[in-house]
Amino acid sequence: MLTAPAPSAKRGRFITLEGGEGAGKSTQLRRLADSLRVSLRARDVELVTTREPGGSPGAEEIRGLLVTGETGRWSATTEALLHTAARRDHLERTVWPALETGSWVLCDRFFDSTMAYQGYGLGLGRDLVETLQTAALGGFRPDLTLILDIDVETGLRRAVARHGGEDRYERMDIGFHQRLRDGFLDIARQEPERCAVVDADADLDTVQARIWDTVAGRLGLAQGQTS
Ligand code: Z5A
Repeated sequence: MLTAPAPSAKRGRFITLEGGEGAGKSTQLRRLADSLRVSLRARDVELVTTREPGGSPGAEEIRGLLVTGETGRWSATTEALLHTAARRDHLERTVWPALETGSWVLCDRFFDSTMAYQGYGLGLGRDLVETLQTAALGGFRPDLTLILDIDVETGLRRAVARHGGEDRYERMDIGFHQRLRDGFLDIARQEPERCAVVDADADLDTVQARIWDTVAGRLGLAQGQTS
């Protein structure tokens, strides 16, 4: 399968989670996946969870080049190309085949991260990032994108407390993190039908409930399944 499956009643839904450092995406993705599996089981539909950069063997190899090493290791253009190359492989090998069989796919980051991090954060600009995404993906877009929003200081405090080895982006300066938060909010303003901003500055259960209400409301799922 080398192209995006055409929209149809059978095609699964593609949901993406986005946000800056420490927004809680990975934690909330696991919680949302549990709720979605319960809801989709009644329809006999599978849920696939995945992430970017990564989500296929080749894209995971590219991930290693992107999330470790010196902050200035790549130019903004090279970085956007690497993320986009990883994305194409991830789509061809993981996302599109799953959607084609009717599975739903829940993905931790997608092309809005390239727009926010490389386009806004690193200053590449919207036009070049859009051109790259169109060339690599055609018109393929998520059915729903949740943007977890949190103020930069709180998010970075959470990210630093968690700490692992993949901290190349966390070490970028505070101005970078502010530009990418503004970028995500700008994306949401420009595409309100696809994107929903969720206030992530609350305890885990409250954020989880906000996310579920948004997903259930936008995609017509049964309410009340928050765990
Ligand atoms: N990147 C890019 O530049 N361009 C692209 O096109 C793409 C990506 C696709 C790797 O992504 C990097 O790639 C990423 C952007 C760049 N930058 N970085 N770093 P990643 O998604 O793998 O990395 P991440 O942003 O660090 O993801 P993460 O692990 O999902 O972090 P998170 O959103 O901060 O989530 P978390 O691990 O769930 O939460 C962080 C900590 O906060 C953790 O200890 C939690 O227990 C805690 N937490 C979470 N929620 C709460 C609440 N509500 N209260 C208190 N504490 C909380």
